[in-house]
Amino acid sequence: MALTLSHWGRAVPVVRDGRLVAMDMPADDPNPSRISENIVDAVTSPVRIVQPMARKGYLAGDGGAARGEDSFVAVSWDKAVSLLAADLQAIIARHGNEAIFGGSYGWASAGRFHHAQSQIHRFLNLAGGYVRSVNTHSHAAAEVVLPHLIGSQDGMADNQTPWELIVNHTELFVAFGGLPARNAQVSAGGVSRHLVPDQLRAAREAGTQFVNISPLRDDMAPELGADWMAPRPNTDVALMMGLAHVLEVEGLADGAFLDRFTTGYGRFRDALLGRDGGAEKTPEWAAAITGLPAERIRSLARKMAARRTMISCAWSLQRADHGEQAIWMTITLAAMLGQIGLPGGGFGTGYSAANRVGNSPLPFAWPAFPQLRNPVQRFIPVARLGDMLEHPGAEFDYDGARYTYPDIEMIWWAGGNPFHHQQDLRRLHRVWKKPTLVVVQEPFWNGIARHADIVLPCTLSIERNDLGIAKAEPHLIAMKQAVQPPGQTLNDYDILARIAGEMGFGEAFTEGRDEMGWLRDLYDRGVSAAAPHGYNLPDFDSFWQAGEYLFEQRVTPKALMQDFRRDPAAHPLPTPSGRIEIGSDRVAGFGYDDCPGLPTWFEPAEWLGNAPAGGLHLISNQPSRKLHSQLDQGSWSRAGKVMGREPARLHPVEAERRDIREGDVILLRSARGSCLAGAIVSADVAMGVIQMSTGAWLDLDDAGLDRHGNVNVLTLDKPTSRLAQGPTAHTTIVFAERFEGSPPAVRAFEPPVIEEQEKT
Ligand SMILES: Nc1nc2c(c(=O)[nH]1)N[C@H]1C(S)=C(S)[C@@H](COP(=O)(O)OP(=O)(O)OC[C@H]3O[C@@H](n4cnc5c(=O)[nH]c(N)nc54)[C@H](O)[C@@H]3O)O[C@H]1N2
Ligand SMILES: Nc1nc2c(c(=O)[nH]1)N[C@H]1C(S)=C(S)[C@@H](COP(=O)(O)OP(=O)(O)OC[C@H]3O[C@@H](n4cnc5c(=O)[nH]c(N)nc54)[C@H](O)[C@@H]3O)O[C@H]1N2
Ligand SMILES: [Mo]
Repeated sequence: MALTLSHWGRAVPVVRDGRLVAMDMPADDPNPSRISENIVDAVTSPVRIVQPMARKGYLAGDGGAARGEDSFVAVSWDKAVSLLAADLQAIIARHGNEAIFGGSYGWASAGRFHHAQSQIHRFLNLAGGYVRSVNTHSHAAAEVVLPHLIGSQDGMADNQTPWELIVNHTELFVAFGGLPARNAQVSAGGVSRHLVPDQLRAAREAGTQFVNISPLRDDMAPELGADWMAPRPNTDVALMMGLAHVLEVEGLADGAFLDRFTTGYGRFRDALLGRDGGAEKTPEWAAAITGLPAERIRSLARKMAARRTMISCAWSLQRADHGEQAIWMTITLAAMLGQIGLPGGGFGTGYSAANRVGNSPLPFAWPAFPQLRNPVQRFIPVARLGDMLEHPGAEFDYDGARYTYPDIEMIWWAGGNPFHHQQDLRRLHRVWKKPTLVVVQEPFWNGIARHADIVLPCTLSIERNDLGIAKAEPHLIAMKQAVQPPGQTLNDYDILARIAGEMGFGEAFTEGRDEMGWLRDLYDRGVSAAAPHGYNLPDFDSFWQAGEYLFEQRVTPKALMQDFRRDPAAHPLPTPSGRIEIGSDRVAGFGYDDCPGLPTWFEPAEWLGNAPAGGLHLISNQPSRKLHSQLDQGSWSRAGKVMGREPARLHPVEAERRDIREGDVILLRSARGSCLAGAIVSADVAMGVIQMSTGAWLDLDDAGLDRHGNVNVLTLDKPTSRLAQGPTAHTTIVFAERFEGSPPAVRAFEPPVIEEQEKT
């Protein structure tokens, strides 16, 4: 069986005459994802890069002036490698390795060996190190604040209460940010079987009631029969405080739990009741902020206290201004209900954000491709990329300490697309001209490739061999090469091995192994890690022949914080108090006005409460037909476009007010930039909201208008707070109008001008 694995699932590539013609879905996947279809025409689309490229202005020594707008010149691998190696060595000699930004954030492709980030980081470590980035775009605020509250990232990154316990015990599932089936199509590193829709259905059949708290009705499948509550976006903390107030004043808060398992509740209660000089957080107070009726808030609170309740907080809630607070208040509310550590109760974040969330993990970790040690200590919080480039030498706060932004001369990106993921892309486009050299490894002419000086064209998973296994996904996959790599494309590994050779550390990089040599090495190390847990894997050749290995479940499903609840003395949380910190002296000690020591409601920088007339809150959520910007040129993704643009959905009344009809090309504007979109009119979107998914390839015209609909030309590039410095993509107000006249053609899926072909 010739299987492959992608972040959106297992599949069998169907190849005819050496060409990929279809992707077959394995019969044992109950809900296979159609995202796989994109690869079929994407692999050989006109935007595939099949030869190394150098930017014209770079070759002429323009210092970056035309970067991101320029044409390219096709060059030979020899020339690309020698230019790059010479420039890199000169930059290191003159500025040191602290001038190299190699954070290279991004999802790249599945596969443990050809993992672009591991490859580039290993290479740069051997070259003397690089400035890295910390935390993720997914849940930076949660990653930083959670350890202060519960001592780990449990319930966010890992160890959420498993589905089994939800199906059997949860009576009420209150989902802030919904449970969008769309997002559970993927898992970082690959999906074994798509099980989330079945788990949710099973819970429903077992009697679980669902509450969908979201600006979008379809953030929950209709078959779950959910109650839909649509607070104004970014006001969930106020809603949770209104719920908490009801619990407190109606005697529904679990005092025994709060006494035994938490610290700081007294101070929180004082603030909740307005005894600290602030407003009392009554349901009426919450109603004025959220736009929900106070009575609905009261009745939800009573219902939550009367049932086994799971409070789920989508990661999206903390990708917003003061995102730390959504997490903090979720935990506080769950602590007040006193069900943390019980099966089916308590809290969790990330349910349905990825297929793996709610799966029990394997009892061991599959070993990673070794990245070696980075001699450079400097870092930035991942979303501060634009700030770093704009303000070298400036100070920033992060989790209790002060740091300075490095002065970056060279950027190297492999396997990520900052011209997809970063907020305020026109600003990024501007400050991206500052370094002297930008190197990008990419298969396609997307936003990041067009912003490079040297483009190194790489292969896709189906063009190479790899080992696939992801966290909390039970399959190990022999990812077999299905087609030949086109043109002069190379594997990231071979690209870097070649440059390492040029720079004199080729042997250290490869350790004398080729692709299959590394796969055998990784496999053997995995076999050793699995053996103590009773897994008896076949030898490599038998495994490779069989195509996959399914790990049986060896972990008993456990509620989040079950041990802590059972015996807090034997299993204290690794917080200063050993308890859940509703009040955190440590965070208070940092002295951050935008993240004090208690959960706090802050007005977001942009929201419906301060928006000028006509402003709509932009929800730039994840796309249903692709992963981020990956394979946007594929047929399944393009079939979802409206008039060739990214769709933007708004309520019929909001559309009517703006004279917008379904299928119109519309113009969206924010304080940062503007883009075109294709209108969809739907009552599944709350009033005051416009929803447009991420991932449309950047397509800026000369005036800075994005013709295709990349939401990140609109979004706000502001940190969540001085604590986490996380991204705030979901905090953006925009204005929408019908586009008059004939809209400009979309150019995103045309390659840039390639000026002259060098002989190779
Ligand atoms: N407005 C807004 N913005 C957001 C978000 C949001 O909710 N709203 N969400 C954020 C989140 S959670 C995330 S995780 C980020 C995601 O941001 P990214 O992870 O940067 O997005 P991808 O499109 O997955 O980028 C992966 C890139 O790697 C390339 N690639 C694929 N395989 C390979 C390979 O084998 N080798 C190499 N060299 N390249 C390869 C792909 O072509 C693609 O360009 O976006 C963030 N941005
Ligand atoms: N198909 C597909 N699946 C994906 C991805 C993809 O690109 N494509 N990306 C993956 C990645 S990297 C990640 S990190 C996860 C992200 O998972 P999430 O962070 O959960 O993803 P989003 O789609 O941004 O948000 C989920 C929903 O939250 C709601 N929401 C947004 N803001 C608010 C708010 O202020 N209040 C309330 N109550 N609701 C709000 C929106 O209606 C949105 O549909 O998804 C993963 N899954
Ligand atoms: Mo993410």
